[in-house]
Amino acid sequence: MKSALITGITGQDGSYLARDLIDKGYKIYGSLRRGSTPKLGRLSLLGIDAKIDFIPLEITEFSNVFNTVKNIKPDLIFNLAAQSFVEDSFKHPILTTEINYIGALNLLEAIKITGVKSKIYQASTSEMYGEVLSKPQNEKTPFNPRSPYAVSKAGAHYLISNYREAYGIEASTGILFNHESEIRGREFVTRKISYQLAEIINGRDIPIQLGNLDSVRDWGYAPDFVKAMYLIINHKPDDFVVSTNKTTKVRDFFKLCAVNAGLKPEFEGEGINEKCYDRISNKIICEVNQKYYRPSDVEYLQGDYSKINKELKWSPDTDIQTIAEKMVRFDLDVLAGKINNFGI
Ligand code: NAP
Ligand code: G4F
Repeated sequence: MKSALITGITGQDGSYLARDLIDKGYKIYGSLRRGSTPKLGRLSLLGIDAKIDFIPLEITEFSNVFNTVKNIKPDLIFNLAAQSFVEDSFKHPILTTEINYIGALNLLEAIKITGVKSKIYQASTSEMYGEVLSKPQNEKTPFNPRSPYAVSKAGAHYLISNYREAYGIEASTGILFNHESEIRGREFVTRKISYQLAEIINGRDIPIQLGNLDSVRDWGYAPDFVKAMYLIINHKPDDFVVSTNKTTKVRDFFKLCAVNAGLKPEFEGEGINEKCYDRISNKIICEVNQKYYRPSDVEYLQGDYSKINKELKWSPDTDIQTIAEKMVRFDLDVLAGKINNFGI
């Protein structure tokens, strides 16, 4: 039986990827680090928690990583473990670098030293483009990172190509643009919006507090994007942009969600004074809060996915309207008690 190790299996992407690989007949090993509260919510929601062999693993501990790789010898390794929240990387730059950069290095060293024949996929990110040097961004666009998160991920990205060239390790990256879903963490702006709008529909009086409403993202749907990871790792080692090539501002995503929640959103004012009213109730449903501005933000991301489309025949299936609709529907159902979301 073919096997795959997924670091970061408890996260959004790890959960969807595990589901796909189980369907393909893989034996799945998933890394798990202890916490004071249960972490299997997403995997339980997808109904696959009992089908995974969990390995206690802290990615920054070389001994954990080395022993896991040596003992399991997986055919495929997907390195999805990360401190993935950009805002937190400004507060915890050293921890972010240890997890995102040293973590990837630990895996590459473990493969090199043990000599296992595992193929490895690294979760690279559009954040590496930072203050973009051209539009849209493709595999040849230079990186210009704007956060400790982006710098740590750019470092890991270069490690992959270095170990590929220096030691012949079958290592690939997917440079994934933002991808969202019903099981996205609630700190990321899309789910923050869909979940808190559902709370407003259920009687919450406090407006949603957001930061930079002008930020532009190329948002895709996570279940579409994890399919690209499997295609990439099974191709000859290379780097691929995974995106939709379509852009949306944070403000417009908010409007899409609010309409889906049955509201009539209208923004007024500028900068820190901008507010969104629901024209049905005339209540303020969103306002800007300086607290959510970043020390330096990535203003514009738009990915050109023509390489993966041409070479691996991948393209996104789900547009931003459908993503907003699915996320709002899910959160309304959760708060109505129709779905057990296992705390996700
Ligand atoms: P996520 O939901 O935040 O999941 C992160 C995962 O990493 C969790 O399973 C977490 O485990 C694990 N992890 C964190 N620190 C760890 C450590 N020290 N040791 C072991 N595991 C650790 O992230 P995601 O959205 O699924 O993203 C998956 C990967 O893709 C990440 O590397 C992210 O940086 C990258 N990426 C994401 C996007 C996107 O839009 N989603 C785009 C580009 C790249 P716990 O449950 O224990 O916290
Ligand atoms: O949803 P975000 O926190 O995602 P961000 O920073 O783009 O990072 C995500 O995508 C990356 C791929 O490009 C991944 F590598 C990374 O791991 C993560 O998954 O913020 C999106 C935008 C930012 O410009 C932010 O400033 O939304 C803006 N924003 C405005 N108000 C907000 C808020 N972001 C958050 N999280 N919360 C706000 O209240």
